Amino acid sequence: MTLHSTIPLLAQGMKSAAANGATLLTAWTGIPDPLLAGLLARESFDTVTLDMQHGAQDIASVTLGIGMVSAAGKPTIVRIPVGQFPIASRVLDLGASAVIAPMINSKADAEAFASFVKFPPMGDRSWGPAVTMSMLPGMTGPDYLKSGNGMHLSLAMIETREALAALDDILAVPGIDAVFVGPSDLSIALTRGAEVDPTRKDVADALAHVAARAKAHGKLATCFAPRPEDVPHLAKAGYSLMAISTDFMQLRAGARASLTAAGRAS
Ligand code: 3PY
Ligand code: MG
Repeated sequence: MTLHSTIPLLAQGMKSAAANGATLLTAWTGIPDPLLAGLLARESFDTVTLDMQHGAQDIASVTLGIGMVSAAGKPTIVRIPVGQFPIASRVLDLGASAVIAPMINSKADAEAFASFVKFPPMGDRSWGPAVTMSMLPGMTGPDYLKSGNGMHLSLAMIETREALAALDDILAVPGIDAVFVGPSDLSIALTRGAEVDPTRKDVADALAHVAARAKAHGKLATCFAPRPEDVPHLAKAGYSLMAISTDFMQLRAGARASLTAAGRAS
């Protein structure tokens, strides 16, 4: 039986989505149960993101979650906690296809993040991909050293005023493949702490601006969509990967719908 690797599917899918005005959709899980990641992977999402920043995912749940998502034929993305770039190398060694790093506010932040995602000469990722190599049947070490940097993507989060001001510098870092807009933090930043509302007009304007600058740099634009219904127009604007709600939100909405159907006010 031939085994097919899910790891390269994300980079391939996002590049082809960007070329065709299409978009990939990612599930988003903070509940650290690999079964849940596997269940979501079997819905029509293209990939599953495991969230170590605001979710309860840890290195053990991420390791098992990647396995369950891969068993469903899908690639996995991991969001790491703020500034914890060494975790990026670890999750790539364990089979993640991409890493999202929150709060990348400067060229220096972007370079530090990229250095843990990319092998030399582009970065300083240390060698140790035993689990990943086991998920890439037939690939030799020298092949992986050559192809790993293109196979695994670095997604730098743009979610502050500083990041918007440094956007071109961040996009120009060779080891940064994509920017990922966090519209909730961005709304807080743009209102100087007065509001959290990812659907604000100034956030929508920033989303349009980021997509245009990413395109100008030949890089990918990705985001957490402010609302699922924003997906079609954001795809047209150039967003090739979007998150559309979280496991926490989906679980609570499903529970409320069942309770309401049973006549219980929530
Ligand atoms: C934000 O909207 O700030 C995010 O980080 C999305 O996950
Ligand atoms: Mg955020």
